[in-house]
Amino acid sequence: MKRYSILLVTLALVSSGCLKGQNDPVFPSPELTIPVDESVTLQASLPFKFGAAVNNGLLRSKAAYRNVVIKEFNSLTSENAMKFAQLHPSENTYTWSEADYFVDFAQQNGKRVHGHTLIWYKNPPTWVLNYQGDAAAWDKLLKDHIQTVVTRYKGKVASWDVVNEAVAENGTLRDCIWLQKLGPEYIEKSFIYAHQADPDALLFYNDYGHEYGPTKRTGIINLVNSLIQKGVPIHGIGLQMHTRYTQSNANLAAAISTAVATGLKVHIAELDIAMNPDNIQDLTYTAGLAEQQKAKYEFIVRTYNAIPKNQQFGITTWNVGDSDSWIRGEYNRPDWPLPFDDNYNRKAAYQGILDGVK
Ligand code: 9MR
Repeated sequence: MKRYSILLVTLALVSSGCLKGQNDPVFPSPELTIPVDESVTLQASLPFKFGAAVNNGLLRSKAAYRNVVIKEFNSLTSENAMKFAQLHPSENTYTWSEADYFVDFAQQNGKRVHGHTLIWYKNPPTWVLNYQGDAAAWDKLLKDHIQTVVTRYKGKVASWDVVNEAVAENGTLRDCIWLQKLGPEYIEKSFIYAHQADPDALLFYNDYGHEYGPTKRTGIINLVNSLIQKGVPIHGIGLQMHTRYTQSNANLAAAISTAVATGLKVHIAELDIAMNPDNIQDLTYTAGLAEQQKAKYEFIVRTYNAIPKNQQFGITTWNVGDSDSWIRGEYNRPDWPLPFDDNYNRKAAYQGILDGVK
């Protein structure tokens, strides 16, 4: 009888939402966190900028998120608010409110702002896909978008991912609307137009997969070197580094060293380390996995810390806590890719980042 009452009470609590809040993570991570020394933060401990991609919805709705962003990071990227479709949903309409909110938040809290991203194959709005015009009209469309956005944030946004993910897995230029309408020159034009709008902004080419192996990496490096040789205003290379704990240290080191060899600034721009690359639905994040993740974060930070100081633009993680990561939603699997857990407690990975500069 007693057992039955407990069961009823529990059921009532669950259905009334007392035990399970609406915002509870789908894949809660266990309490694998490290003790907090409040005097230690990432931004104060690292000898280069340490940033995060941030999401406006979370900044607004979750105090714990906002607080950890303010406390731990000194460079911010907007995860989505500055993408083409978000800023420029129809030909004659720009919607600035979300990007403004992000830039204001960053400025009020003294953070460097990295702009992401002006031109990307993935998110042209429908009006761009349906746009009819000759080469000159397409050129104007590209130029107008880039210069309107860069001009608005001139002096506020320190750097831009000008072109994102232009290289395909086989190392050739990826098919996309910009390539179709403007040819390969869309890339150099994008940099030139951005530079005209803000000559002080640092301009980056950003891509993923440098660490996959030589095929894609060589395609990216050849592209970047050809831009440099042509005198295109490019100042940095972004290695997204959406990686996994099973990636070899040799591949990660090769990604960083080949980028360094271009002579440009190097930004590890979207770092996260997936712990469930095989999509196992009932995987548990164990202490053993957490230690392997810590070691991988440490290796990446240690390798980056050893590159010439004047090429260190910084490291940015792609969001903050595990439940914020794009990975769970994208792959519909449990995963724990970031240095903070679902409740913004510091994980072993956090300690790995600190250890990387010891
Ligand atoms: O994390 C971003 C996710 O919220 C968006 O839905 C998605 C599409 O715009 O983009 C994600 O961020 C991507 C970034 O802009 C470029 N590199 C890969 C990132 C993860 O997909």
